Amino acid sequence: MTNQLGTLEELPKDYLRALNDLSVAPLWPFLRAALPFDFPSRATVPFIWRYKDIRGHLMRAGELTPMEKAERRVLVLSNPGIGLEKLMATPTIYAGLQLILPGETAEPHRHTPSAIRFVIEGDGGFTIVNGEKCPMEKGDLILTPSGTWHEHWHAGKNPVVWLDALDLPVIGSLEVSYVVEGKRQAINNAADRSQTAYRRSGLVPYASLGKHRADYPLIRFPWREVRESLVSLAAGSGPKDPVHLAYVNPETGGECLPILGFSAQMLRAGEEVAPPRRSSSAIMHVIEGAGQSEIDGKTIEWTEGDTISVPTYARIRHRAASGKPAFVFHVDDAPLHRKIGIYEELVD
Ligand code: 1HN
Repeated sequence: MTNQLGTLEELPKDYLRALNDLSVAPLWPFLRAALPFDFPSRATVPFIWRYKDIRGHLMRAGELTPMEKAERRVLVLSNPGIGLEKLMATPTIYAGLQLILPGETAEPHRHTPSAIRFVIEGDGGFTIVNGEKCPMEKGDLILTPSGTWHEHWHAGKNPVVWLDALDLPVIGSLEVSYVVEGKRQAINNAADRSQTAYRRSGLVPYASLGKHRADYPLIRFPWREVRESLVSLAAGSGPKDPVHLAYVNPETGGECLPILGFSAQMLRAGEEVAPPRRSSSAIMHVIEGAGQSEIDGKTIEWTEGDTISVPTYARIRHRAASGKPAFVFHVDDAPLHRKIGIYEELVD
C-alpha cells in the first residue's frame, strides 16, 4: 500500500508525448484518484432545492418558452458539486421540476432511460403510459419504464408541476440514451389499470399466476393510498420502528424499476431517525410537513415541495418538526447497487 505513486511530472516530456500520440496513458499517476483507499471520492454534495425559490422561475419558463420550443418544460435540479451542465442530482439520478399549463400537451415519445413522475401541485394533469391513462394527483407516483410510450396532458385550470426522476446519468454513461417520437396514443382503459387489476397488495389477477410475470404491471401509485398505508403502519408499530414503505412490482415483490428505487417515509411529529450509511445515492422530496436533516455534517432545513440530494455513503439524520408528521418521498439507486453487488450499509 503506497501513496507514493509516480507522477506525470516525473516522466520525460518526449515519453509522455509519444504515449499521447498513441492515445495511451500511464495508469499510476491517475490510479489513486480512480481507486482511493477505503472510501470513495464523491463530487456530489448534499444540497437543497427549495420549491419556494424555484417555483416562480418555473412559472416564468411557462411564459418564456412555449411547449413547442421545450419538448418538456423542465428546470433541472443539478448538483453544484458535479456541475450544472451535467444534469445530475447524484451520480445516477437526473431530477427536474416539470411544468405543464392548462390546455398544453407534452408530445408522445419513448426512450431508453426510465422515468418517474411525482406530482407536486395542480389538478387535471394526466400521463398516458402505453395507452394507460394515469390521473396525476398530488403525491402520485407514475412510472414510465424504459421503452414505454408516454405523453402528458392537462385538462385542468391551474399549472401542474411534478418532479421527474430518471436514470439518465447511467443510461447516458452507457452511451445508449436516445428517444423516439410517436403518434398520440389511443387510451385503452376507462379507469386506470393500476386502480383495477392491482387494486390491493396481496391480490393479483388470477390469469397472471404461473405466467411470465409482467415487467411493469403497476404504473400509478396514488398518494392517497400510500399515505393511508404509512399512517396505518405507524399506528401498528412501536414508537421507534421506522415507518418506511418501498414501492414494488406487485407480481414479483421486487423493485419496480431496474436502476432506481422509490419509497415513502413518515416521520412522526418531532421524531429523529438516523438511517445507516448506505452506498446508494438518493434524492429526498418533501411531500408534506417540515423538518431538518443533517447530511455529512451539513444542516438543511426543509419544508413541503423541497428536494434534497444525498451523496453515496452519507451520514444522515432526519428530524421532523414538532406538531405534525412529515412525509417524504425517496428516490435511490439501491436497485442498481444490489444488482451489481456493491450495495452496503455501514453503521458507525
Ligand atoms: C422526459 O422524457 C421527460 O417525458 C421529462 O416528461 C424529463 C429529461 C431528460 C430526458 C427525457 C418526460 C426528461 C425526459
